[in-house]
Amino acid sequence: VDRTKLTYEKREKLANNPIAKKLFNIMATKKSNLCLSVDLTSTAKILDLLTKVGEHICLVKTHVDIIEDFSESFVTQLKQLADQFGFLILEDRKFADIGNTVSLQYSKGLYKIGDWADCVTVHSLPGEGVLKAISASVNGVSKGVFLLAEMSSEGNLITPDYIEQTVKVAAKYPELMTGFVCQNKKTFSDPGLIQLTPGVQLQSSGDGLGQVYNTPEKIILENGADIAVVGRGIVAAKNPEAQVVIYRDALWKAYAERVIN
Ligand code: BMP
Repeated sequence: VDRTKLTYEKREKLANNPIAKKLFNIMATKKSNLCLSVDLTSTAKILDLLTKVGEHICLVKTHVDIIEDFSESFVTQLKQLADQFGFLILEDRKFADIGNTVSLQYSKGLYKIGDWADCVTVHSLPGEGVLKAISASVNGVSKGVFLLAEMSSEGNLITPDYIEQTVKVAAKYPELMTGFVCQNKKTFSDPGLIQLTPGVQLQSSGDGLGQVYNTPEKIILENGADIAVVGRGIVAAKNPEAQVVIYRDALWKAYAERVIN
């Protein structure tokens, strides 16, 4: 079967990882397959934006290491907004070290990512120790991983063999795997996993620093994305509240066109 033809409701039942199940459920309930990448450097700006757009997104993606005034109180407020609006939190840390270091980076330091992020991004480059370092639950709370199988940036060094090995290693960790960060429908076939695809914008085709953008229609209908990641298309818009609705509607329409009910 072609996973991209199945509804999010059907795929919720096929997911092993509790975060993937939750995400499929949120997507179907809120009718949103939009992940907002809040790449802002002040906590006030992040919280303010999420208060305005939270109702339209299924997932928020953070880069905590770009925030200049990070605090525990920020995490508390972020989690409150996630509860209030019903979205999950993905910290885009892109872990890429030996297992022991990743385990420390995940649970210690200033950010204590494992305490608050529902899921994190991980590079497969170091080998499967990086996946062993991230536990499927922290203090009884389920966690998930989006493994990077492909990148959106120009000239990235990922090869077809790297992609194939990445998908193979992920299959050994069904409890932990929420999905893949990737660009193509053929990258994986498991309908219980989520394809998260960045590099989405309506206004532009690139950013001068290697980012490559596609339209919502292309990434959902042709490239097989389940959730689209939009950053500057919304965050840097004159009116983010209006833009978020435009992206949400375009992405949902493309999904509705794609599935067989
Ligand atoms: P923007 O839509 O503003 O280009 O932001 C894209 C976001 O997705 C950034 O936070 C970037 O780190 C992330 N990202 C990406 O662009 N390409 C990838 O292949 C993987 C990513 O995580």
